[in-house]
Amino acid sequence: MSDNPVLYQVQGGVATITLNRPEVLNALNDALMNALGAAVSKAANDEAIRAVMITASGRGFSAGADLSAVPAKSDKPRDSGGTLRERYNPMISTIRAMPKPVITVVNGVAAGAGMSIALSGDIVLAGASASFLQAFAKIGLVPDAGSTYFLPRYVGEVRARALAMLADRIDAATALSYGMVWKVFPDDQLQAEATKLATHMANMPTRSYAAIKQALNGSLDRTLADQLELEANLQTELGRTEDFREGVSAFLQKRAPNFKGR
Ligand code: LHQ
Repeated sequence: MSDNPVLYQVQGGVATITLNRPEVLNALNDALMNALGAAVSKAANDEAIRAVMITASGRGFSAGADLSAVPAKSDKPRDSGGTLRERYNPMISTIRAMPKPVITVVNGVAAGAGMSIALSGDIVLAGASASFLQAFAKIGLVPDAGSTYFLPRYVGEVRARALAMLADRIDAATALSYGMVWKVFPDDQLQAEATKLATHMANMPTRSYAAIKQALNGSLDRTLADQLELEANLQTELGRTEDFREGVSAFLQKRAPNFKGR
């Protein structure tokens, strides 16, 4: 048994959050979810952190909610919605809203709410042997933790409905072809490639990334007029940043920029 259900490491402005219950494919129990929520909030609130990676130990990313914690028979059934409101929803909202990029690094199977966490990243990377499974309907539940929001936006209604209802396990190549993941790497190169990307992103103009997230989060729900206005407001803010001045100076001086995230 792993003592620490979530590991948190910092290097070069990148926080790496690792789900760490490999013996049960990182199934999400209360201890893991509490630690994950705390780790995500810590990375979100630390200004020195300019990119975040969420990955996992062992051969899986996450098998979703820990089913061994669900009593088979109980007079007082567990309030799953309450668990979502208390633990999952704030964490997914923080991942989407934090003013820095989050890269989810899917090293193996991502099932149920584990798949939702995988899809919540700004950039989703997968290893060649990763797989994705909307396991919910198989046990009589509805997709949660954002899956019904992310899936239709990424893969379209036809595939979202079939994936949710049929609960077929799809491989990384299929997920890539559906537009659910940005890139697939050979398994033994995934972590190195993810770290390279996160380090690169941690050295980019972080406020630009924050604004991109703000502009794209929910953009499909806004009108063109609202979106144009939001872009203009964000551009006013960014036009006043140190990193914008540095980006333009570096371009004109034909040198590499040195962005500070300010
Ligand atoms: C597990 C689990 C698991 C415990 C594998 N729990 N031990 C619901 C309620 C409340 C609030 C929050 O949200 C949710 C939403 C959800 O996430 S519902 C969906 C829950 N997840 C599932 O239904 C997936 C269940 N797991 C599977 O279908 C398979 O294990 C997958 C397809 C993920 C992987 O299959 P395999 O690669 O064949 O591995 P395995 O089945 O042999 O699992 C390895 C071990 O992990 C095994 O333990 P053992 O002691 O036999 O080695 C499993 O019992 C354990 N494990 N998933 N969710």
